Amino acid sequence: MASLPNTSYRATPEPDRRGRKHRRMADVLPDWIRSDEPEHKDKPPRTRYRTVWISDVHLGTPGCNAELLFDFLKSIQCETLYLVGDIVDGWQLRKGWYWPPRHNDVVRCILKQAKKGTRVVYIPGNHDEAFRDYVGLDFGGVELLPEDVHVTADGRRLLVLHGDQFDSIVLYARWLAFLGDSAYTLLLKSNAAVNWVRRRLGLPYWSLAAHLKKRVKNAVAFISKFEEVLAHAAIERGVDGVVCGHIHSAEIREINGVTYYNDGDWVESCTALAEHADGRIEIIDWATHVAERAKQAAAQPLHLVAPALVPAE
Ligand SMILES: [Mn+2]
Repeated sequence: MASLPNTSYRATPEPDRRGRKHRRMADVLPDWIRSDEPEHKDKPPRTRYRTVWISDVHLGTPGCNAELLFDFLKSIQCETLYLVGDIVDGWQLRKGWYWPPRHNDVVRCILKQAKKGTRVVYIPGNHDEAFRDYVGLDFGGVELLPEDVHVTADGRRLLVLHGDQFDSIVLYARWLAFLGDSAYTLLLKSNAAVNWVRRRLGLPYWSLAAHLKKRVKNAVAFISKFEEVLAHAAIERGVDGVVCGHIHSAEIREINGVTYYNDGDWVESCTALAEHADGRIEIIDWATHVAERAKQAAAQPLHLVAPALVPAE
């Protein structure tokens, strides 16, 4: 048997009672998977949801807003977490390796939630289609499925899938046709640059890409066509609605008697879908949430400090 490469993370196997040396799974895994992710210093209470859907994270690309996503994941607790495709961007990683520590934090945070009892379902998309070869398997508490039917607390059945399967049906060709893949990458880079400047000016995150997309006629036409096609798929399957991602455009919309849900993305809009205990589903716009939180925090210290300044009676 070929010996494994001598890497620093592999502990020396301990001999067992019969003197054989076993290599446990935990010894082979890299350290960052085993150690817990860094904790916030002042942990705010987590918001509980029944279900959370995120997609189009594009880990492995500079466009991924891992910082905001990590902040979001740390703030929630849910029974089921759906990863609705394009979580890791295999296409970009093949072109050039890009994996800063924050991307590990995101992965670790998800694995930790799985370990703590959250049902984590990973439905691969087109950018992480390599995972599609492994559907049906379980990776350390993460189920890989081609699609799923989620039943909400109020008894509605929702088809959950990434959505790229319908690209060819949508008449406006692939959704990036209006820009092209390289132009889109350039746009995301400009987006990062714009937000670098905005951060230094103390301004909240703002998506240039999302802003432009809403103003490009073809993109708008594509999005509404995509939404109709997905709603039609839900009708054909006899379910009450569909939850998807892929087009980086969060939405909740009634179409021909079914509900179309899109959880958006974490390269442009930084959005997720969340189901409350009563089955109500809403879009969470995390960039806006963080901006509001910062505003409140700026207003609060006076409040907190004041009582201490008042002499005790
Ligand atoms: Mn996609």
